[in-house]
Amino acid sequence: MKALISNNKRTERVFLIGLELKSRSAFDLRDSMDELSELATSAGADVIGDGTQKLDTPVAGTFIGTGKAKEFANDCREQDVDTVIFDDELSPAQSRNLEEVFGCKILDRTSLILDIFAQRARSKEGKLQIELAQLQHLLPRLTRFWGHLSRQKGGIGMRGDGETQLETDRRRVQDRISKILGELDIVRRQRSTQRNGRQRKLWPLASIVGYTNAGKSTLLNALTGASVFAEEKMFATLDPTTRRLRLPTNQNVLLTDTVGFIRKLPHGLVEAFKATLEEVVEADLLLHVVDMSHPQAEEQIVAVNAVLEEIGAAGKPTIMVFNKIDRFENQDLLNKFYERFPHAVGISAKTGAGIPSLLAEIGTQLRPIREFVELDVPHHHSATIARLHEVAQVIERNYEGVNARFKARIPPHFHAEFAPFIVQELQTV
Ligand SMILES: Nc1nc2c(ncn2[C@@H]2O[C@H](COP(=O)(O)OP(=O)(O)OP(=O)(O)O)[C@@H](O)[C@H]2O)c(=O)[nH]1
Ligand SMILES: [Mg+2]
Repeated sequence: MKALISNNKRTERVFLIGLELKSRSAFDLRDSMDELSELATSAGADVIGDGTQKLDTPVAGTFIGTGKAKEFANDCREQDVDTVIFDDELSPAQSRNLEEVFGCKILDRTSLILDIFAQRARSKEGKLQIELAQLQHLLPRLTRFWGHLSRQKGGIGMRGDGETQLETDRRRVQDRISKILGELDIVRRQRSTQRNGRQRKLWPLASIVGYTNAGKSTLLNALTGASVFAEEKMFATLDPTTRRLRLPTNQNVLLTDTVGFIRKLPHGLVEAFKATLEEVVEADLLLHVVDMSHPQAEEQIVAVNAVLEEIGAAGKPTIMVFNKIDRFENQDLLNKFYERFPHAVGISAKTGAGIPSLLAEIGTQLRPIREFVELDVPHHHSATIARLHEVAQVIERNYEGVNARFKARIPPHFHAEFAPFIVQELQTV
């Protein structure tokens, strides 16, 4: 499916609408609206203005009050607005009713995020996943307005009109969904074969997670010399990239950079990206990157933790990485954060400040998952000795006796292979 917003020839003019509910303070609403504006800009749109309304609960039919809706609709017509974007997810009926009042395209936060993902997806799997999430979101919202749109764009071709057309539209969307599911299955099987390759078994896996724009890709680049695309836009990264990182202790780690998280991340999207996020679920260690220079750093930590919970990756060993300290001057506040997260490391992925401390912390965190043992290997078992140096971290070696002696940290899944030579378990320090 094509991106919803970027298709137009001129820059799409959008108007944003949010509700200040009883359960939500004006301050929360302002943050959320600012973020919505950032999202719209990231999608390539031109934000013309925004409006909010204070209500106890959303109005069933039109989300905001009908009077207010008409008032906004007039403003929008005057300002030649193409699209109105609501800060919360609209029900299919609400979208339809609002379309009638405004006479233009209505999107909600979810479809906006989906649109950005659609523009950014590069890999086959990424593209399929996002199309699936978009279609699943669109299906119940498919109106004549949409049918009309897709025909204009030469999308889903239509015969007839009215309800018949809509039915055909729906059936086609459903057919496409089934087809994508089949294709995704094939792509995923291929990927899991690659992932279970040699390296994955050999080395522990650390995943970089964090709010969108926190600096995850910049960190991967800084640590591994990779050249992953990093930029000011939200959701610059969609497809996971994995690189090997060799720690100063000579230990190898596989480091994965992946898609950023956001508040109110559409549930369908999390579902669709679950396979991509498997790296996070399987990781031995998480690096949770936080943009300390962002006024909502705290809320972003909470949002990231909520997504980790949702994908089943909560409770993993985690290093909090306080990034962008080059832009952050409030040392008192930083110290407060350190108090709450004792193993946190402050860094600047941009200038490289703090990177050595981060590497040391990664080494420390990964150490307990390897057993520290003493081995006694006859000299003629040269293959075993070579293998030990390949997969373990050898701390001490002594070739002088009848047998060669080693002190080494061994990943748990190699225990069986070296068990015949292990003479004692050593205390991990
Ligand atoms: N000042 C400063 N800017 C940084 C730092 N780290 C990253 N940035 C900037 O922050 C922006 C986002 O960085 P990315 O690395 O793309 O962030 P990300 O977390 O990968 O973002 P998504 O992939 O979009 O979720 C870029 O403009 C970076 O140059 C830092 O330590 N200091
Ligand atoms: Mg990125």
